[in-house]
Amino acid sequence: MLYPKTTTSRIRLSLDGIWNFKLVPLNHDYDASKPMEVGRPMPVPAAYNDIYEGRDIRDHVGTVVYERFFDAPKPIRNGELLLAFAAVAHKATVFLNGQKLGGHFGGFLPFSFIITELVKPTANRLTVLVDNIVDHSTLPCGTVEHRQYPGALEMTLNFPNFDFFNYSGIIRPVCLYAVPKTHITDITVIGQADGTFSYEVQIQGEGTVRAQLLDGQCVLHTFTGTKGTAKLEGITPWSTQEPKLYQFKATVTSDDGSEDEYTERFGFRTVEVRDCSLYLNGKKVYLKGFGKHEDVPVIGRGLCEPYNVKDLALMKWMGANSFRTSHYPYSEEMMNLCDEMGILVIDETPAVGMHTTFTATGMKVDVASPTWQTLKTSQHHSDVIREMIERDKNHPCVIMFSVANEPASEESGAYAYFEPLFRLARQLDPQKRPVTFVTHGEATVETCEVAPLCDILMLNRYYGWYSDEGNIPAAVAVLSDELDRYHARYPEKPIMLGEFGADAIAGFHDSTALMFSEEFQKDMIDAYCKTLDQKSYICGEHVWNFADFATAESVKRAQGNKKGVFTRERKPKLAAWYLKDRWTKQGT
Ligand code: BDP
Repeated sequence: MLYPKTTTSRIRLSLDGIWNFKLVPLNHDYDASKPMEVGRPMPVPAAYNDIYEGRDIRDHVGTVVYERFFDAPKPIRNGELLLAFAAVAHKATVFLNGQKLGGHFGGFLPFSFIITELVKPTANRLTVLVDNIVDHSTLPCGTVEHRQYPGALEMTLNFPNFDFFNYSGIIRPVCLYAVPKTHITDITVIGQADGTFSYEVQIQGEGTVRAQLLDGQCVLHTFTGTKGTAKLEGITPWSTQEPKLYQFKATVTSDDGSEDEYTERFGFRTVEVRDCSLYLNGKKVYLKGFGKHEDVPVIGRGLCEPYNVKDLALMKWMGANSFRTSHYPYSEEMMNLCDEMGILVIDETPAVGMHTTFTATGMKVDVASPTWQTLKTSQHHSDVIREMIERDKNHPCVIMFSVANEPASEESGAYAYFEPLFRLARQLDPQKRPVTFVTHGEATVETCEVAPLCDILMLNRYYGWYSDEGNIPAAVAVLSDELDRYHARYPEKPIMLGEFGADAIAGFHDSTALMFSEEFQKDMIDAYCKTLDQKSYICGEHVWNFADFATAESVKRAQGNKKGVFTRERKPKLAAWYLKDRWTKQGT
């Protein structure tokens, strides 16, 4: 799937801006055949939850409607016209002029509709119904409960089984995308650090494909045909220090002489796991960075490019080289930035909360029923892996795919559920990057059924926080012992910590470092890091979290999760200065 951008033959027209918006009461149908009568202004892209005051909108369960009108100028009505959505959380049903175009399930990946025959020159009415319910069929997972209270009060409540606020709405850009009738539908490029290159172009219609490999204006190689290979001499590999990007420009000329052109950026780089280490371009790499969220004030999980640039700039400032897209695929704009700025990305699916018997945060726990007999996510899980890899396969920044965060990998049935998904990810990825998932503390070396499927083991551990609260020496003793046992069982697999950390409320200080103070957070991170330093099989440390973020309300969350080393406004806590010192001294 190609990112919809304007080229010499394609036009992207943004439909972002202020739409009309309305909440639909639960279990009510919405009639999209008529224009919305009374609505209120709503920005797109953004999550709708924090735009207006009040729980009716913030905690709304079920459907909302977005509507806007647009004109379709002549130049975009010549070839094929697409209506493209970058992400709608979580389920979208789309209507054009009252006619249903279709829907999309899953809140973090793109989809589009062909509207060539349906679009009018003026006053097209675009209506999008968005459903935010998370349950046993969605990724991320949640539960829906109907509760009765005294006084005949009845409520339907939706509990996310994950520790981030269930921000919803049209969270990423929407556009009209005009392409010629005969056009390129997909490009796959593989560039390796030794200059080996191959490509494949897919087209719709009949035509001749020509292509160029470019370094800026300079043509390095030309090709004809839908597939090709080359060996380039003297290329600069893409790396965190020098994120050199090349361009692959493909042109298809149809039999009637019309042309379509699309240029894909890529890098020459190689990722390998061998000898219990991770290698980038043949050199050992140690991952230093964070688990993150797409989460900013007001906009929630909506695309926010200033914060994206700021976050990567802060990572560079402190010597970090990587992050994980916990716990869903991030915007394509963010992936493009990581390509440009040289940040390594572990690209994760939205498979989180896959645990019906456990919660780490004191949130709602489902009635205890075995996870793998309860969840209905298997087909959807394959779909999100496919959509994520199709979207992100060419990004040099992506060095690994994570198929899930903290599923019930210790419960019987986990291997049978995950084995086909790991196989699918490996089969779909043209670059054959490592595939992994993240374990939680209950999944021990003895019980975890999914660890054998991973190329790298990624562990989230909170000893000293959720267990042995405040006791850092005990925490690192348990951590050290567990890591060694994992290594003894899987000596060929490098191990990284995917999450570790502690909540710190910015401005809380203590002369004796107690929980929730900035000093405790820093001491905890320091103790974990020193433990990792003693182990040669460790290939990375990702602190949880980059910044404070919004969550559902619970007694364990004071206006959200405070494990950020930056506040939600990106002001550093003590731990950020500690990590800056540690990581910049380590070099790359
Ligand atoms: C981990 C989850 C993460 C949470 C974190 C925490 O992967 O989403 O935010 O715990 O409790 O288990 O802070």
